[in-house]
Amino acid sequence: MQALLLIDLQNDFMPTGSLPVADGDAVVPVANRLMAAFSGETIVVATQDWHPANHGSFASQHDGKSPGEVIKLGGVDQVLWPDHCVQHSYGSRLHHEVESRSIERLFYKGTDVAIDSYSAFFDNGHKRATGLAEWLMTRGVRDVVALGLATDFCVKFSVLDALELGFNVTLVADGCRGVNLKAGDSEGAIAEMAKRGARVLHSEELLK
Ligand code: VGL
Ligand code: ZN
Repeated sequence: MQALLLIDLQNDFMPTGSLPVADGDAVVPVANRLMAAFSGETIVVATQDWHPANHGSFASQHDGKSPGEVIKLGGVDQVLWPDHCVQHSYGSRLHHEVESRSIERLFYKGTDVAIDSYSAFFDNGHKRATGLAEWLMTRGVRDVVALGLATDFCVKFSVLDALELGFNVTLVADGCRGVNLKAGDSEGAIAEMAKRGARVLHSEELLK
């Protein structure tokens, strides 16, 4: 069984959001085309970054700190971000053009103020699971096709965890865009995912 994993297609990661990913909205039609093409034979599952308003990854919660600075949170390095994807806010909602009726289940992450969660599977300390792995395994999923935002954070860590959990992973390269705190971060992330075993394809190759 195959699952299509849509990662954080949320307003705050779109170009007008609070943590904008350049060209982030370009991945929405890619997601919709794949959902339509796979319909029936693929389970569609999506994640949402889902932070409490006082989340520890927000620079606003740390006196004198600005977005981009790095602190320790939950025992691990944490890049500080602008406030984003606050639970139930407009910014936390999926982009309105995402064909969300095809999504069978949503998994929420980053809900614990004391640790961030880039991966769809585990928090950044690898301590607590979101339940996604068990949910996929219960449904007999062996193959995961992943896309979304952002290539160099949530997509990368989700794909690396999926590989480590033993799933066969295909990354849809044109279905991802990155934050690129440093130039080239997204390309580096894709290279790392490929090196660890992800198959990297253009969506066209999955549609034909
Ligand atoms: C993400 C930074 C902070 C992501 C989430 O979805 O890639 N990036 N929170
Ligand atoms: Zn976040």
